[in-house]
Amino acid sequence: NITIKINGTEVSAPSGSTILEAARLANIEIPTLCFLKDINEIGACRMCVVEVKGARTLVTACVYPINEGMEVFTNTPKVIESRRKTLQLLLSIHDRKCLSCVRSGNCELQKLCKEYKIDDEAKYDGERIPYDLDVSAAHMVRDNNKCILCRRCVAACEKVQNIGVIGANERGFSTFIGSPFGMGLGETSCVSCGQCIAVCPTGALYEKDYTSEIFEAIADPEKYVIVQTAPAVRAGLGEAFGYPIGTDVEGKLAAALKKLGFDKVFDTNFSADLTIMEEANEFLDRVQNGGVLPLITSCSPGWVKYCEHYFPDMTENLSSCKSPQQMFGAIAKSYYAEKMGIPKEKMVVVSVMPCTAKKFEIGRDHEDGAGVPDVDIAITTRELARMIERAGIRFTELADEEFDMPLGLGTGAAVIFGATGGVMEAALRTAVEKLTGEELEKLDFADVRGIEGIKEASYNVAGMEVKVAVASGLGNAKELLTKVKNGEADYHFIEIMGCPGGCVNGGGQPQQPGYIRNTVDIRGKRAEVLYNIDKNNPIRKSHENPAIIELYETYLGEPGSHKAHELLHTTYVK
Ligand code: HC1
Repeated sequence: NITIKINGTEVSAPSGSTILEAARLANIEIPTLCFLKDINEIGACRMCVVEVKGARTLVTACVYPINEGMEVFTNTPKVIESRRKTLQLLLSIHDRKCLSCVRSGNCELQKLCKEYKIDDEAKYDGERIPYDLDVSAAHMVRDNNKCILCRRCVAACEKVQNIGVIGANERGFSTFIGSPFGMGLGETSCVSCGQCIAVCPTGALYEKDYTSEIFEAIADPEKYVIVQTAPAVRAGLGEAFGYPIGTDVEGKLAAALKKLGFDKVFDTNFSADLTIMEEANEFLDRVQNGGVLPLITSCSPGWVKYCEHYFPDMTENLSSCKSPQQMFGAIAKSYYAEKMGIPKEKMVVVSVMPCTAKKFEIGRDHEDGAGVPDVDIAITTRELARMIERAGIRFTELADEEFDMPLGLGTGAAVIFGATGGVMEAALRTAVEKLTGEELEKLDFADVRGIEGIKEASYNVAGMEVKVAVASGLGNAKELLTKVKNGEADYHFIEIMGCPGGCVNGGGQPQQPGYIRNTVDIRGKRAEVLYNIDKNNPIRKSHENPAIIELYETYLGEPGSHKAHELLHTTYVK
């Protein structure tokens, strides 16, 4: 360890630490706008400047290493004046439409402007380059009038997801972030994961908002509007209302959706169980009949699009199962519509997802099992939070309620879909029992749990060694698939989720500021919520979900039946 002094107090930190890290150990927060641990340590925004005794200029704390005896001052008038100037300069080219900005109240730039009392925001106004919004992608908008060139989005796209479809264009005063050759984001091989939105400190990046369309549909007496909500939403939504990261708000979520006026409030967990029925069946079929292996999960649309773009020769490995989101819509507009005597054309299926790629998924080919689109509108967890606020629902005061039946019934296996490794674990609970014909003694497959980017395990099932792997985040997916392609690893079954940590860390979840992202295990805490719900659920295996059993008995027949294929399976493009 190295001992330094920060603001006159001794602080001890591991050698190799930066001033920023040492200050955090002493509970001193140095402001940052660009810094993201491990992926964007570029010292570009200059908000983190501090004084170091003996240094001729201010230094950037996020990249400046500590050394023995160093004396650092984080709040001198010189430091504060420099930070104020940085903010004033940023504001001089910012559109400052804070009143209606989607990030108002949750904007890292706004927060600092308040803390540093920037009441003269026009001080350096001069030339400004106005930018058109980029609305070309299915899922999001880029508004460079609010961009502060921190490059966090560029780092998330390139370093985490290994995609790199955005970067800095032009130079100097003309610099802007965008896609190469003046293309719109929608023209690139962006996979719609939204990880860029998740890290953006301002309102420069946001999902396409469909909240008004939903309010209109609910108000239309001709429409029957049902909503499904993804596993991970219950583990993230609370953050938008001030709850600590890792708070389970399942009951309040169901209550809020009912108060919003949906005709039925259902749960994607139901169709996650259905996915397991179909996918476990597909897996056993491929294993027993010499089908293409490894089978790779297909519920994450960012991952599916990535596979189509970057590993087109592996699309045959993808499970033909639609995602739970899409299966839900197909069943709602067939089985449920028929059961209730509601014309499917009157039905509007809304899904609330922690994901931005789900907005893209609903428009894919062959996602219309009942002859009408499976899902009509997909919104993010953040959009739902906005709806709840706009409707004046006091979320924190709500008493818990339950989902409606029968499409609101899900098992413990289903809810863990939202965490990396969860789909694999859920599938194993069903596939192993089907293969062995015996009841599993232990339902937890601990080897595939946890937030590591790549996990491997091997299980002896009925005399067969079943090798599985799990990857989350597309950089990790690439690493794993490259090994498979090169013959350096072989598996029977792989789960891939587009976002690091899985859906709990999806691009549509409430945003957390940089200093939280850098210091708190957000995805681990949210995943914990789902594993707790699983643990406490009396039914923990998809094939034991009574609503699913009834669906097969009365409507679909067997998993993999002709009808199941018509409604629940899809195709991919190479
Ligand atoms: Fe997911 Fe899925 S788990 S993809 O992460 O398979 O979005 O939560 O809804 O469809 O169930 C997301 C979450 C979600 C699907 C399920």
